[in-house]
Amino acid sequence: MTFIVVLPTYNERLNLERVTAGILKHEGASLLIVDDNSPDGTGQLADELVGRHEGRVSVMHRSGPRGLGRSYIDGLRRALTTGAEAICQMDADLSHDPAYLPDLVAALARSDLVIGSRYLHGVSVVNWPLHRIVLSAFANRYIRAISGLSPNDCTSGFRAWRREALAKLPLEDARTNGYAFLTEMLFEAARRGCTIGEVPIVFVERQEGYSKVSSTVLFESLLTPWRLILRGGRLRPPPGRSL
Ligand SMILES: Nc1nc2c(ncn2[C@@H]2O[C@H](COP(=O)(O)OP(=O)(O)O)[C@@H](O)[C@H]2O)c(=O)[nH]1
Ligand SMILES: [Mg+2]
Repeated sequence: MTFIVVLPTYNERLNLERVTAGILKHEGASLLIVDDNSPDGTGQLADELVGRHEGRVSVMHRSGPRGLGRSYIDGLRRALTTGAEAICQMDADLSHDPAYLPDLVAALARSDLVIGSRYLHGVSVVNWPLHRIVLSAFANRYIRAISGLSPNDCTSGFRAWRREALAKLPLEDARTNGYAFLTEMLFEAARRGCTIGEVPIVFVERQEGYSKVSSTVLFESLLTPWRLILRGGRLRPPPGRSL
């Protein structure tokens, strides 16, 4: 299956070459980097990579207000215009190992959308401080309890979509901009009857660069499940699924 990876970047110069090499190792893979005018020169490095890997790497240079959600909207819409059969999304900081991409794409044989999940068999996160693990575990329970979503990892940014499933989502209407955008996409997909699968991944905290999680972004994540059910109603979890 051919697939394109949408990779949002903000100050990822130290990680970009390695993650690009890891992605392009796979046959049928192409890459779309969505850079938010990073002050550290990530955008220029992305241009160099386009030259080095002609036809397989492309870049969108965003200007104006930055944000992960906005970058995903622009990148995923562009990815839909390519001929790729599957569209993947992942972080650029090597927390998401590109070696898992074939597992995610292969699992699309059974589901419309596949999540690379940190919480399928206990907790598979390396080098996170305890407070981040607790926060993430709490966020997932909270999101499931309010929205009715059923995946174990609703906030993972490592995902693969069947092209037709992603094309059903009203990307341009998304209201969230930070990490909450990931929850919003999942909710909109479930509401449209998309089947959601999960494959286990080990998430390793970044070694280079810094995290861009901010308190504004976390606050948006707390409000989002309520906004989603006010707009679309609570989802019905599959029978027997406990929260
Ligand atoms: N284009 C763009 N990418 C972003 C933005 N904020 C974060 N990212 C990227 O999103 C991914 C995850 O961000 P990160 O800061 O590592 O979040 P964390 O893993 O939750 O700590 C990385 O590839 C970042 O470079 C943004 O405002 N714009
Ligand atoms: Mg990260």
